Amino acid sequence: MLPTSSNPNIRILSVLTLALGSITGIVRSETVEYDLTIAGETVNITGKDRPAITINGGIPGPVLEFTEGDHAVMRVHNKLDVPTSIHWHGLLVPPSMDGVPFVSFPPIEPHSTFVYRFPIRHSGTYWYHSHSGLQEQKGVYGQIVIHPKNQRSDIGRIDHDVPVLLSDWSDESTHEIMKTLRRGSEYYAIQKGSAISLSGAIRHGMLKDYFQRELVRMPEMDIADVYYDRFLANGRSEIFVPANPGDVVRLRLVDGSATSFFYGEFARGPMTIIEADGQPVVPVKHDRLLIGTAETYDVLVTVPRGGGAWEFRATAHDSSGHASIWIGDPHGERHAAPTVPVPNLYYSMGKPTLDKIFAFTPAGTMGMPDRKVEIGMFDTPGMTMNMEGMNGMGGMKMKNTMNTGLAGQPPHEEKPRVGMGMSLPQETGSSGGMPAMNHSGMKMEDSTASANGDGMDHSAHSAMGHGNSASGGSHGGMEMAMGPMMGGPIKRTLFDRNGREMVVDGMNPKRPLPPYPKLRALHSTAPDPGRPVREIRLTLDGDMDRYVWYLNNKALHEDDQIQIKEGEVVRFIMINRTMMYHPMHLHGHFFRLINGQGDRSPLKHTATVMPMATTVFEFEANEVGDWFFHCHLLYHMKAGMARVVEYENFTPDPDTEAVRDELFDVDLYSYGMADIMSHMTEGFYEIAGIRYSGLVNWTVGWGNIDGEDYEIDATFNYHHNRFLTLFAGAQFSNEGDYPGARGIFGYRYPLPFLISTYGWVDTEGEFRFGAAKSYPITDRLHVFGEVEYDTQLQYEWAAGLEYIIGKNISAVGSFHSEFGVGGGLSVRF
Ligand SMILES: [Cu+2]
Repeated sequence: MLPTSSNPNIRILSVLTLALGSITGIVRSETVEYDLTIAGETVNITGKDRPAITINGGIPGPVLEFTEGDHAVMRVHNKLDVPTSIHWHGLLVPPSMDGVPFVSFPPIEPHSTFVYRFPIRHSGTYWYHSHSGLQEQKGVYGQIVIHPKNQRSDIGRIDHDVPVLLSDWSDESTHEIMKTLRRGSEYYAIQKGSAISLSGAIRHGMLKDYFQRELVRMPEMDIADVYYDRFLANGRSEIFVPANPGDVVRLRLVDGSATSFFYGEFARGPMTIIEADGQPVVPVKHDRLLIGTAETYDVLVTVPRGGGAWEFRATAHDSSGHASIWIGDPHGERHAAPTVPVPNLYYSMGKPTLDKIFAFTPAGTMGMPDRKVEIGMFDTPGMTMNMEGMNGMGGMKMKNTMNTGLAGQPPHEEKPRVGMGMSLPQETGSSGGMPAMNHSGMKMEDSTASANGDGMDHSAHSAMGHGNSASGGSHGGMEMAMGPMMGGPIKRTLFDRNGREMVVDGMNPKRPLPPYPKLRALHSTAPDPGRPVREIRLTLDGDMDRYVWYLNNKALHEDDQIQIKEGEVVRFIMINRTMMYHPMHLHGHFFRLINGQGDRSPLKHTATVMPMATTVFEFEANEVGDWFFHCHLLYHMKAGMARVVEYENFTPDPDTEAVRDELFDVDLYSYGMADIMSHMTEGFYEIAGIRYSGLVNWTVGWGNIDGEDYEIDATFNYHHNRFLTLFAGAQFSNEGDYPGARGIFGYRYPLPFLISTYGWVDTEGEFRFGAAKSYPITDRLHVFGEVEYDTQLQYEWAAGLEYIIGKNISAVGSFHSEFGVGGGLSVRF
């Protein structure tokens, strides 16, 4: 949707502005051509030579510059031995020019050239990247700057206009990264220093949280999955922007990373946000800016008087590193930006209830089962935690007085909302209530009232950072909402082992949520009220352990695509039932993000849906085509979190239609683990797709017995959800009364406290049940135990210790009830 207005006055105004532009002769359409060559090259970013993919020899590729109204001609030359593609992220282009293989066009074949041609319809900061495989991670990205036909009059003088493309770099191959994620390795967390453990929980006084989370079978909170060697700004760990004191610098920030969010912050006080996702917003001051993957923000900072270089720091969301932009005198004294506290990953959201503890599905454990979703209980934007978690707030009635500004709804409609509260932050390290919380809740209602009174159509709509400030003209800052909430008596501040402060994301102003509530469009973005509205409800689901990601519990290849119709208003209600942030990107459109700003909801192309929260956006369906919609975390997209949004009556060109099926191909990853010890060996080898996998498990023992006992189980597995796996296969063994082969049929299912269990029946009519559990005592030292009952062999059990030495190797020792004591190595491959 283009930034048009249904308000006739504003329309007239725009026509006048355009006319003025023409008179002054600024408006002139030109054809702007670029040649982009994509090639495999060796780069050295960390001190080691590593294969990468460059554009015109660099990472990132060149900054592409246009003026609104230009015509772009982009020749993309593929020098790789595999197909590639370029997608123009955020640009409104014809569907065949959007660059998503199998959706918009067939991919660009090796050693061939594809020419993109499209008009430049709007201004702003954007970027481009490969949409093929995992190429983007290896360097196929660059920035786009489109100058407006007419300069804005509300942002004053700008002395320096600086494109800043943030990205993440790993020396590992993308295949290795994906394999590591699929295998469920803890090693990235260990490398980042963010692995959680029992000793850590004890140290922080958060053992209760640890067990509460395990009791309800919630996965561990994870801020980011991948360990990166470097975070980059324009391809470097630090860059310099020479500027004089008093100069105003416009940073065109693009998060062009594969999976990293960044906190952007200037060494000297707040920045002013003037654009988000290329679209102008009412200038607003902001301190610590959380930028989601694939989002862009244009911000202004002023070089302080006094000389020296001032840091604009982009800190990775997981605090594992940062990139720096030094502004001012490159040779002067350096003034660093503040350090962002590390996330507190021990904190357990919500209180365990019997419902959650015994829920049959993963979503149930989070209090968000399908049936509650289907009746619309989580449709309102904001956090969706249960009220039960709020100590001392259970009896409080909170109502949603948000002016949603949704199409087809009167501006002040009050919609009852459910489960709006958040459970209490545990910053204090105690389970006691935080008196300030009650206070905060009441304040919210107060601020709502006064916000309504200030003549603007906005008001509080969430306890979590969406509260609108009644003072200082700040529209709904975290600062305001969290201030009173966190203003209570914090008994002690938590620090990690490296002495870094640890706080809970979004519950402490030091680790704020995205600045969405503050973003306010310059003009009304409300669609025509007469249009029919189509609501599409999407749950964001996933399985951290198997590393598969879903929409409505289905991967891209498993579900119908999303059908829409030209002329209607399409509303996406995205309900995140995972513990991760998902930056959801819709191709081919700007949508209005429902953020409490009513008619002035800002236009964006990417919106982050926070853990256990709901985000709503809507757009006028007037860009007929087939468009990709997906999580922009690269590995989430590849592991299923995507759909095609298809306009009724649109037919892609025959070449694209002929290859559309390939979009739904599932990549297989294979990996395994082998314990090789003095008394026995056991391990597994798995070939995994998304819904299905093939698995071989083996146990061979020789300790304490004559000869060798062996058992090999080969199974084909159907992973119904994070909890339930069903399998069928064969067992080969020399033990028991029926040595040889037999068929087995069984299940795997985790019990409360995340105890994994399994059971099977075999073709000889025998049964087996087993249970296993491991605990991280420290990051690297894990204790494990398992017990098995078999109608043939009776009880068998084992227990042991594992010490993680490196990514692919552990020392391991165990006692096995049959084979005795032994030790050796565990190898991951
Ligand atoms: Cu995601």
